Amino acid sequence: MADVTNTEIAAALDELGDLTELDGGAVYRVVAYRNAAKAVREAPTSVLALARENRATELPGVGGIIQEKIIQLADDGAIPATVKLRAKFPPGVIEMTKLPGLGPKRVRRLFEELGIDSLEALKTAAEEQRIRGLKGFGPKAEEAILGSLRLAGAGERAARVILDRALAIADPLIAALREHPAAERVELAGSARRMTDTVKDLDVIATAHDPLALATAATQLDLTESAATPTEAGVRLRTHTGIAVDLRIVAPDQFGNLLQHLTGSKQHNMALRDAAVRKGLHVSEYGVLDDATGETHRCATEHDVYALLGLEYIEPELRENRGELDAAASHTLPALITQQDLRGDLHCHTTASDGTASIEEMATAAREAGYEYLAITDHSASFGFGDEVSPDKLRQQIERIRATQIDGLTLLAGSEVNILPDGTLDYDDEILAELDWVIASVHSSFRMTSEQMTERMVKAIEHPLVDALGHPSGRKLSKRDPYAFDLHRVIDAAARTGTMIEINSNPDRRDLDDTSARAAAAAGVPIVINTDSHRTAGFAVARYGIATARRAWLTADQVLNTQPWSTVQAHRPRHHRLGLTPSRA
Ligand code: DGT
Ligand code: CA
Ligand code: CA
Ligand code: ZN
Repeated sequence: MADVTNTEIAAALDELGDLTELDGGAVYRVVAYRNAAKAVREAPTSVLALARENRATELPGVGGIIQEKIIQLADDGAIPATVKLRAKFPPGVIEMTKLPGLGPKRVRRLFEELGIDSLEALKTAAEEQRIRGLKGFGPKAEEAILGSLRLAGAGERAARVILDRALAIADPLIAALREHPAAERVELAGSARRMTDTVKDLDVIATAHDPLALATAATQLDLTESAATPTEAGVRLRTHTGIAVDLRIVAPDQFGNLLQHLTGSKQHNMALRDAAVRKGLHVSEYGVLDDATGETHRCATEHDVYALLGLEYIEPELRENRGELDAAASHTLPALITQQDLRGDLHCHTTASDGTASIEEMATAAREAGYEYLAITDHSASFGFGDEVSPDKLRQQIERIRATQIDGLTLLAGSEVNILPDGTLDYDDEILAELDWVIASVHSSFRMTSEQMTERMVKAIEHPLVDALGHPSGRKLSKRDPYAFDLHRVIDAAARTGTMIEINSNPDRRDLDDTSARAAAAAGVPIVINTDSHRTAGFAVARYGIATARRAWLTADQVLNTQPWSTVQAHRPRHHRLGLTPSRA
């Protein structure tokens, strides 16, 4: 994982400081790690890039030893000193150091003097008022500990699971239930069916000729960690990954009603009910009650539910009360893009930067995934690869790409160029012009004002050799908020220059997000959906980019890489603005 950000490095150094303090290490070392963490967090450019150039020591408080640890973190995924220290303490003790207001020094005393080695033990000790006897801890400290434990618990309960992790459980769970002899229909519902970025829990709807047998079987699956008592109506269970599953079993003639209800969203359902009431109809999970006749219509399919309300069938991804009900009433719903519509992928990495596979391996995998063309877009120098991706190395890479022949696949020489803080790029125009495809992304200095970041992005968009803007918001669902920038100015600049904007399919990114992508496409910005694959298996994540595009109401003709490469090529901004003829057929 060479892709360590300043935030990640800072967090790792803070952790090492905490562990050193917990271990009773010298104060100056603890302070040194924390100072270094602060310097890294505030550094305006990639600290990993600096470290690779042996220049991280220019940061205040960063010496040779810490620079070495930064390299280890990037190359090995962890700092060896951290790994050693983690092994010295029960995991529960380390968890305690993360509670707000406690800190390693006090945790060490709780562990050594009272034997408290987990959050549960801490809670019990505080409740039994055993902590107040410790010097420096009083009743107030006990209260504060219970308060932070409650907050931490609430945080955990509120934690949402990123969709790919959730589907990695949902897919085999549903397959296993479908195989059960008592099962008839088994379908995913809830937010996972709507393909939202994250989910709170999984909702599954089934029909069965022996409902209790199916519910009981669900509690006995290998995936199941614990379960409530199964009934004919279903069961709620918890899987080993911590995701909860609501299984609901229903009569076949109500399957459509319940599937529609539990697919949601809540906002869609509420709007649907309001619209129905105006027609004298009452929608519930059990059926559609007609005021005029007093009759309740049970629906075996969702199509029947929507048809009863005078609506076209609405794809689950659109059910967010974002205009889909009006569109369904007026038969103007979009024909949503599907994964089969994609013909090429314009963003992937190889071993030339932080990918794990060669050009040939990536190309072969892309062909197997059904693509007609693939752009190899390794990172540029300022991302942290220094000389490894110098202009000379990039020229060699272009030659290697041109020399690689894969039947049925057009291979394109590209680069994912870093947008520097001042909006310039880190390759010269001369070499950029030799490439078939240039995608520009922000990978460093995220903490600028919105004004500065917007200007930085607009400047890159206006560069005639930038074909597309990569993962525009920089968000990472599990760990990083989007940086501050003015989406509408970015969209305007892209629309004005013809620069394409990416929907990055990585399930941790899904960037642009659904509402932003919808706004961009509505403004006439050409969208491209890329996987940003770093390994041969990476092309499978196109599923999530497509999901975001569908949630953005996109049709295939709003997404350029549903077209042959010759069409995409002719759309590149450089083609219009420089009057260049295509460099390669
Ligand atoms: P999440 O938070 O990722 O689990 O999102 P959902 O949409 O799966 O929400 P969940 O599991 O709480 O509920 C499943 C569905 O049940 C939801 O999409 C719509 C329906 N539902 C839940 N609560 C309400 C409600 O208060 N009113 C209506 N009309 N429908 C609801
Ligand atoms: Ca749910
Ligand atoms: Ca639920
Ligand atoms: Zn990137």
